Amino acid sequence: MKWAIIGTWRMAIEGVTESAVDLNNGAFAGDAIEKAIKIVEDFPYYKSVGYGGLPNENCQVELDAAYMDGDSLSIGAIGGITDFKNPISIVKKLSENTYNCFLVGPGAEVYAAREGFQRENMLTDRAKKYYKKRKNETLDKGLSPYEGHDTVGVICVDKNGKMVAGTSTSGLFMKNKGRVGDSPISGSGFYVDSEVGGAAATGLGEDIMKGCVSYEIVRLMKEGLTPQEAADKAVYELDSKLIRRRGKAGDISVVALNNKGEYGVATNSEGFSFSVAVEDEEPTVYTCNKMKDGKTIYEIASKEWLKAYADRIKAPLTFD
Ligand code: SD4
Repeated sequence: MKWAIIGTWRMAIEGVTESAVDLNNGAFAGDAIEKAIKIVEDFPYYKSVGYGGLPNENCQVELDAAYMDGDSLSIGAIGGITDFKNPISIVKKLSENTYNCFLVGPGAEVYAAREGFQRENMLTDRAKKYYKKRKNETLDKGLSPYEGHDTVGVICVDKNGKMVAGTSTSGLFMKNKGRVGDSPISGSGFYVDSEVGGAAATGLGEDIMKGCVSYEIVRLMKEGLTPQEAADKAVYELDSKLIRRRGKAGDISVVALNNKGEYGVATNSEGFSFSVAVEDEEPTVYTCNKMKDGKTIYEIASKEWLKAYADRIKAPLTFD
């Protein structure tokens, strides 16, 4: 069967690229997902996932993550864990449990320590600086504290047709202590069924959860829609419904993949990008336009865009 792996945002490309090599050599989808996401978690300049993730209102990095096996439908998830290095590895292990497979806060930390997962202070000096700056801005200028977020969500199908989904995030910057978003919530931040396909979401968790958008995409693919049609339809309908009923919709972006290795994406906001590799397609970053008339258009990220991105994430912080 044809293998494929797709992840939200440009930040997934290094992981997608490494896991693509493994998948080509016959790796199991779960290991490919774990490796791809670990690479994002470990990179200090990605400021919304793992090490270097932006903190909550108390300047504490609280991480959410999930792992789902598309064959057995087993799920492992954690919400609001602090001071552990690789949430994706913890949730992969948790997915082996029949009970107690979604743990939060101190309970998740006790489990991770007992299972021997590596502890680490995930708050970097750079993240602390962002916090200080944003705190001043929100206090002084009344800016919304919730701007700034990106979750890595990855879906994979391996050579045996097995599918797995994984997510990892520090959630919304300046979130309340204890706040959990969509990323560890089955059906909202992720869903996968090897008999059909999978999807993962990024954006404003509070709104993504109102539509269980990942499950909806898989349901639509089961009805016969392509991943692109399913992604566009699910995001368009949720976005329209939220605007009709509440006057506005937060950012909602999704990636989708079916068990034939076909993929699709959709976004109701500007600036979404994604990373994908397929057996017959080189690892590539694409940038998306905000959906228009229910359709999302994307193109290969230009050299200029990629350079501007690399410069931006490592740019020295000019505030203290
Ligand atoms: C959350 N959906 O915690 C996550 C944040 C995110 O792109 O994905 N941002 O609500």
